[in-house]
Amino acid sequence: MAYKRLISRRHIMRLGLATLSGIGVVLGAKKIYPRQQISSFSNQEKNLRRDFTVSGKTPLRNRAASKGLIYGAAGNYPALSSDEAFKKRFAQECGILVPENELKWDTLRPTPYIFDFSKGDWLAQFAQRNNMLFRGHNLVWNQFMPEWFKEVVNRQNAEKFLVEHITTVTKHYVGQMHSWDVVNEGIDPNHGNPDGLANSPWLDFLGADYIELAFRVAAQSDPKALLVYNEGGLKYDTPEHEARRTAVLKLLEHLKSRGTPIHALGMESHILAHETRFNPKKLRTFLSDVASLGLKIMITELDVIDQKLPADPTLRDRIVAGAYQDFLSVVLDEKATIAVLTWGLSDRYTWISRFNSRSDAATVRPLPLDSDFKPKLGWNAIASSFDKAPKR
Ligand code: 9MR
Repeated sequence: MAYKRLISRRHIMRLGLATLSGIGVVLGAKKIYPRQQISSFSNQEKNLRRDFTVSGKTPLRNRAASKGLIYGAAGNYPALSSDEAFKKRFAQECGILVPENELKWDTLRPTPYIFDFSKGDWLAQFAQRNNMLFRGHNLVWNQFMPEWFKEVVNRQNAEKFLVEHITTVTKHYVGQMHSWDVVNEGIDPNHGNPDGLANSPWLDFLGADYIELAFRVAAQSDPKALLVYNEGGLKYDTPEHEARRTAVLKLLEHLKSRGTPIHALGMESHILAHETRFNPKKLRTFLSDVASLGLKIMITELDVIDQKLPADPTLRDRIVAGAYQDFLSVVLDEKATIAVLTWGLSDRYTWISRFNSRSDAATVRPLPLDSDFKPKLGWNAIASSFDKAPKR
């Protein structure tokens, strides 16, 4: 069932103008490295000159907190339960923990009838013992479902499964969650569905209203948690990201207009270090549009993918740090942005080594701490972005 179009003409015009200025930025950038070494990113000269100095070693969680912001990271059970040094560094730097995988359907539900909360509970306790907030990821997604799902769930029982899942999981953690990603990655204009909705068993079985239903059920069982719609692919000045921004705004406007209990947009923010089509103005406008709906913004899965950068780690770190700074200066300028979470804390434990490894097999360096838990320039970039951010 498609819902009404609510995006204003003014909004579309603003997006169009921003596109033109974005092209100017990219074309105007100078390349100072030989083309064969660095082929496609535009900001290297600026990055080499940039100053990433920060004063002191105050952890990121405290720097963020002094601006009324929350900083934290995704952590997983295998890493945090087995690595004492990592655990210690995690608790020092992070004011919020989100389980990377432990609360997803495929981990929580080995069979249709069993919920296994053991790993999620361990992480919840770890957060509590270290005075960290805890957040849930995620209740509804179209991917990484358990094997049994396809065999068992159908049009007749889908609503029962959705409602039961959300109710059971949110009640289990009631009072412990800062926020929940209620629906994850529900938009994908490439799939060709009305309103840009992503292919999903939930869309097939329940129609577009599955999203609203999910929020209403979550609010009933955990009325205090911040309820978040989480989405990726919103940052760049590309037709694909533009289509997503438009579709996400439309979805958020629709949900708000129906009085749905939704409180924030989660922007994943997996940055590609080599991508040139970053348009600060356009991103800033999108953030204002989200904020004007009365929603908060959480940066939920920030990291900088260095897969296509040159091999030299010093240069790579500098470019990665520049990408962190460019992005954070825009998103933290918007006062509706309340939190920044990186998707991992140390290069020792990152999904990027599995999903976006380098052709030269060098260790990937996307996160604030290196594999030995030492701060890299990316840490400085995040720290200085918090230091410069306006107070909430
Ligand atoms: O980092 C996560 C990786 O360990 C998992 O194998 C994968 C599938 O569950 O999910 C990764 O996290 C994703 C997150 O849940 C949603 N947004 C994209 C993240 C990176 O792929």
